[in-house]
Amino acid sequence: MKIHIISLFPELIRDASRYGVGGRALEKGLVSLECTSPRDYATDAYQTVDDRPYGGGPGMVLKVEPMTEAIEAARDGLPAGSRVVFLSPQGRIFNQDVAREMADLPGFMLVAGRYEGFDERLIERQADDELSLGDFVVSGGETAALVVVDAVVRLLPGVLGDAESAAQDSFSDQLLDYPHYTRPEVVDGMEVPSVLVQGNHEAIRRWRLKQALGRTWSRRPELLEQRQLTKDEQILLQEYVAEFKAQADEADTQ
Ligand code: 9D3
Repeated sequence: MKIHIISLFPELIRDASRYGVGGRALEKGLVSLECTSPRDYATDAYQTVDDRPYGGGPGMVLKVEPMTEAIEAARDGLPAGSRVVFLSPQGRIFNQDVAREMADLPGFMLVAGRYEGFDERLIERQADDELSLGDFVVSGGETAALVVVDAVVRLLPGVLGDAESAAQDSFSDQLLDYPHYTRPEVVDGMEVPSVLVQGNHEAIRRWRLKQALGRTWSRRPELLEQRQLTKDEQILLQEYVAEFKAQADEADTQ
């Protein structure tokens, strides 16, 4: 897969992408990542890439010409069928479904903004898609681009080991994770749940599924609406809810 990122801070992208699973995918040649700064395509002596907004107001807007030149040059290096994706707070919200869509592409370009954003005509002319990470403000598109690259590259064949790939399939079933524990068995009097140290694998599987269902129910109920529960899962969740309510009642009487 070929990825090209347009950013005023190409070194930020290059440095960050050396780490972790994504970094190894780059070393293995499973992905290529190029970064271009629109500043390299500015034509004036000051290498200007931004200008004041028509209509007035605070901040600066990324100019059409240097951004266009950078994007067009990057397009030439990407395979046919690649997508040009702008990162902005106005985009559709990135999630695992979008990551899977992008993992099926032969390549894509991510265009990161700075300042107040892009001249709108740039988006109209160049964007196949516009993505946001969600309803919070960061200072520019670079951190968002790194998140998108990480989420997509992890999905490519050969990037994760077999165990990790199998574990990933179970996230796609739309539940939050169960709680994890490692040694020591007691920390400040807090014990590891006994089922996990007793070695009954079927009991452990059911406990973990119950925790995953229960935590999703209490923290992210909207995720459960999007998912059908099997009969077994319904029973486990009912147990969790009953125990949860019993504990709440106990707390009330204390
Ligand atoms: C303080 C500036 N804001 C005025 C209401 C507008 C604004 C402009 C540019 C807010 C953020 C940005 C820079 N953000 C991104 O480029 C960005 C982003 C984000 O801020 N949140 C979530 N996803 C993304 S993707 C790109």
